[in-house]
Amino acid sequence: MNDIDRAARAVREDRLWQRHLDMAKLGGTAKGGVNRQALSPEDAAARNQLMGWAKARGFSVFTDAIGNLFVRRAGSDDEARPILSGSHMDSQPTGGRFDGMYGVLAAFEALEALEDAGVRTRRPIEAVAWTNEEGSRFQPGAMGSAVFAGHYLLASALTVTDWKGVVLREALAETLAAAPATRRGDAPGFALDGYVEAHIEQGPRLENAGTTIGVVTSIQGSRRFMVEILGEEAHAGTTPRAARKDAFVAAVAIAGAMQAATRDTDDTLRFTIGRVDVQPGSPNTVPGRVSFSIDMRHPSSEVLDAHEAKLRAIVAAGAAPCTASIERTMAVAPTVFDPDVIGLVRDAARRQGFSHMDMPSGAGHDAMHIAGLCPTGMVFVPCERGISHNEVENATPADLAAGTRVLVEALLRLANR
Ligand code: HGY
Ligand code: MN
Ligand code: MN
Ligand code: MN
Repeated sequence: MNDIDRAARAVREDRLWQRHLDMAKLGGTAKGGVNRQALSPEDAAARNQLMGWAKARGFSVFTDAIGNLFVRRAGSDDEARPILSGSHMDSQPTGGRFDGMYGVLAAFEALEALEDAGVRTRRPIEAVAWTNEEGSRFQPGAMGSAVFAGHYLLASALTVTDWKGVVLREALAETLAAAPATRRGDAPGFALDGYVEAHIEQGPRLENAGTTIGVVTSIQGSRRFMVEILGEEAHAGTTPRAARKDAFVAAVAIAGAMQAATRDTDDTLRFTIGRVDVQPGSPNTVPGRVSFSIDMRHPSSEVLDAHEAKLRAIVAAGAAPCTASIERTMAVAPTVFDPDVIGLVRDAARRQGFSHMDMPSGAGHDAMHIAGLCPTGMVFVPCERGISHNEVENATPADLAAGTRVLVEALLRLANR
């Protein structure tokens, strides 16, 4: 039996599943999901859990200036540029047990399987947990991988505040104090020669097709905006309509116009208003300030450009008697993965006898930033009814293990080049 088969067979479905159950306790919710937001005590607990498992296996552990966490298995040529695999451990507020966490645990299981199978690789392989992929607490999302790739300044990231006014620099310092790891250099980022991320699909295509492995070819482009409407606080009982500058009434009109303007006929544009903040938030005061988020996605930059222009035109048309402004807070171009890595994933699935299909990713991932640094690809596995960013998110032990077996083959081939 060759090294690849030995390593793939050394992947243990039971161990991988148990690790998911152990991690799901950290930030676990009453409904069986997780609320493990970036740089929270729950995030620190997950970091410590992963580091504990890593140290028990003799792997070395590092962090960087934005808190990305790396678990390294040495290679025979330990100076060679490493191959990385991973995802994120932070979750949405009503998140599931698998979004992100699967990619981190699959990468770690791959290291363990190589160790158990006694398979040496020329290059080091590192499992990585990127900081703040979800961007639900601190925006923008995919922050750790963006800083690592030089797509977002560390200095900018450190000054970001969450909805309660907590500055990221403080939350990061608290997390790294609670979950300490050797700091690797000052500036984030280092040279690597390949990255493969395993993730649940977060959509229904694999399950509908009765297929086990998604060979991910691309990730659609995404843009995020914040819209702010300024009016004037006033007494809810005494202020006549004509004298009101009701920021909520203006926000509803603008948001409605935006929803209508982005409702394309072929249903390919994804437009979401996920958070609305109404100030001062008192039932008997006319709202003086309303802000809301926009998340917009499409495979084509040109389509995103056209719809962004519509959003800006709606804001420019005014919100009289209030004023409105729109700021773009994140933009990631559509990502096309490396044909060679796509081929490695597809060939591994085929060779190991798993049903598989090429497919794009509707969800964003850390891989969209790493793809700019080195040959990059992704492995998808199904999730139940395609549901994600929801506490009922579910996957099967067998599918998680299958994705990990494909992952370990792709990593092994990359690490021995
Ligand atoms: O929003 C996304 O696409 C990712 O799941 N955070
Ligand atoms: Mn994710
Ligand atoms: Mn997510
Ligand atoms: Mn991701």
